[in-house]
Amino acid sequence: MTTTALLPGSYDPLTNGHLDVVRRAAALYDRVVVAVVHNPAKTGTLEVPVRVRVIEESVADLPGVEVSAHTGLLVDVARAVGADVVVKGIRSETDYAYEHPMAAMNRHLSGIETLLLPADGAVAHISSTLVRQISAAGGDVTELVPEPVRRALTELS
Ligand code: COD
Repeated sequence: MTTTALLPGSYDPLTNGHLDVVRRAAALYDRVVVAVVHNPAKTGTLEVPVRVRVIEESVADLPGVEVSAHTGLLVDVARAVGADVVVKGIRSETDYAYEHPMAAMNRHLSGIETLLLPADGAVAHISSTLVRQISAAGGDVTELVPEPVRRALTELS
């Protein structure tokens, strides 16, 4: 039986920290769906179709990884893509405090389990927020994001 993992996020933009979690999930599960979950009322830094495209380009070497965009409740996204498990990366106690109640609520709502993967020390300091700040101020994000993301950020400035 195929096991599908859902990796939801804003991915505005995808970073090398996110990519590490995608790679590790791809080693654990047959099918991995990277879901750009967004609020249609909010505009981000990268437009959602651009986020999807640069993630697709960044995961092209990973078999079994798909990328799609969604709105609404995570449990509905999980149902829509046929996910068996949600996988999230945890960088800190702050991430854990945010993710733990969501994991418990999603289990309450639909029975789906959430696997919390501790961030790799080499990328645990990378966040989309800091990448956006560095890029907006003209800094170099080459070592923080995959190349397709760096190009898309450069095109914004
Ligand atoms: N290393 C490892 N993991 C990382 C790193 C890193 N460097 N950076 C980020 N991550 C992890 C984050 O901790 C998170 O787990 C994931 O990657 C995605 O991160 P972001 O920042 O792109 O996305 P978020 O945290 O803004 O998440 C957006 C979601 C919509 C996925 C989230 O808010 C969510 O699950 N919402 C649920 C909405 C819902 O259904 N609510 C009702 C029931 S709880």
